[in-house]
Amino acid sequence: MWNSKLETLDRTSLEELQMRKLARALESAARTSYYSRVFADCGIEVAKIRSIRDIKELPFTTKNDLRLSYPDGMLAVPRGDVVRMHASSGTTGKSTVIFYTMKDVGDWADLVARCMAATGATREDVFQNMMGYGLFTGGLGLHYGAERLGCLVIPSAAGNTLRQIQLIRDFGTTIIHITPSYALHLGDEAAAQGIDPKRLAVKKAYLGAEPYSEATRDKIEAQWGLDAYNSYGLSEMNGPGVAFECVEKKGMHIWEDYYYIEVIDPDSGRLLSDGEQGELVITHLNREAMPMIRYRTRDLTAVIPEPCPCGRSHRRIERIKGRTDDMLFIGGVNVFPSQIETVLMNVPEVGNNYQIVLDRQENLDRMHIRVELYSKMFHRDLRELERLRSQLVKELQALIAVTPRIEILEPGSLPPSTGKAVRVIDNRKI
Ligand code: DLL
Repeated sequence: MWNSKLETLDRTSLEELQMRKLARALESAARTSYYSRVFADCGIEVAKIRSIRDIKELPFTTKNDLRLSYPDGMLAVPRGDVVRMHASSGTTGKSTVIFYTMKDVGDWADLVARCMAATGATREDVFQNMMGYGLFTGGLGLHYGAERLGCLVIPSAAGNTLRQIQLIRDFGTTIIHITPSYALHLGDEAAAQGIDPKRLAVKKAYLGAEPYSEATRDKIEAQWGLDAYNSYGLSEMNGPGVAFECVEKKGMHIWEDYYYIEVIDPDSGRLLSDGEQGELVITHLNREAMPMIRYRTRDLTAVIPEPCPCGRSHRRIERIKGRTDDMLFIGGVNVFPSQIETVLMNVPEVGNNYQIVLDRQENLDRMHIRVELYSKMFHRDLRELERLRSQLVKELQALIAVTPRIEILEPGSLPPSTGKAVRVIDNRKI
């Protein structure tokens, strides 16, 4: 373990530590123009928060609050102490900015090193980082953590697929950090070059930054002959390094000495118990530059109540099922794209890329799924393709109670993604 004392701290000591850190986080939040106003409006005296459970007296923070306090309404330190900023892409609205002091950057690297060590990574590993470098946190976040662990880091960033394969071969890359959609595409490209990904030295993949199904993990593991670990994070909480799977690969440990977590009913805001599915709410207990209190992530998950056999005391969260704002409303039925992915990826004839297109015709919602075939299947006869199409319609109907139109495409027809994949195209004017 990277820090066995902290990673195996007994639950009582962990809660005491959280309380001490929360008191500091609240003091620092009260120094920001945003939280000082919010606390005053709600009549909250932070000094009166005495137990970690009192946190529920505090209001939630939302993405919109970050937008409204753009660019620095949530900054708790003088500008001169800030050494780094990252920003979300702003695809769902105005971009949001996160600031870090030197200590914040160091703490983040330490957490990422902890995540990587939990998967068995060591200083002997060659780590190829295929996530975007820049305002996105995926590149730099893992970069500093992997260096802290002592790996040889190849900062290859996203894209340029042929060069990625070349680097893997030339430097004997053992760990890749990559979005799941790009991992599948990279594997296909390697195969198209006559290279069997399983014969490369890559032993581990860290997959995250976008939702994906267990079936996709299985597919990537089989394609590459490696162990794939789920990695969860969000810019508002630093970036990657918030929760990570250990060698057990059964849910992601969320580092509770840095993050206080709650799961709530997204509609009522009611606190849910461990094991119940809801929206994850996180309080950052450790950041100097930008405290973040009860942040509503919109990510849907559940806390796994059982302790992990690995011996870490930090609780695990389940694979993210989707986002509250991801849920599709189709003719009165609620569907998560991840449910559709699970069906598609469990069918061996289906290839690695798909797209969900939604339209409204004569006031009725229509779902159209464009599915690439697995390359070896494409030359089958029409009857077989028809059989596959009906099988997909039947399986999807059974799971999501919507009847989609399935379009079967030649491999490589859909635009490949090198970063976060865009899976849903919603043409409905709602
Ligand atoms: O995506 C940070 C990150 C980079 C995580 C690299 C993992 C690896 P944002 O761009 O702020 O930050 O997007 C955060 O992405 O709220 C989730 O909805 C989604 N997400 C991230 N990791 C996972 C995952 C980075 N493992 C948003 N499974 C989050 C499902 C994920 N969704």
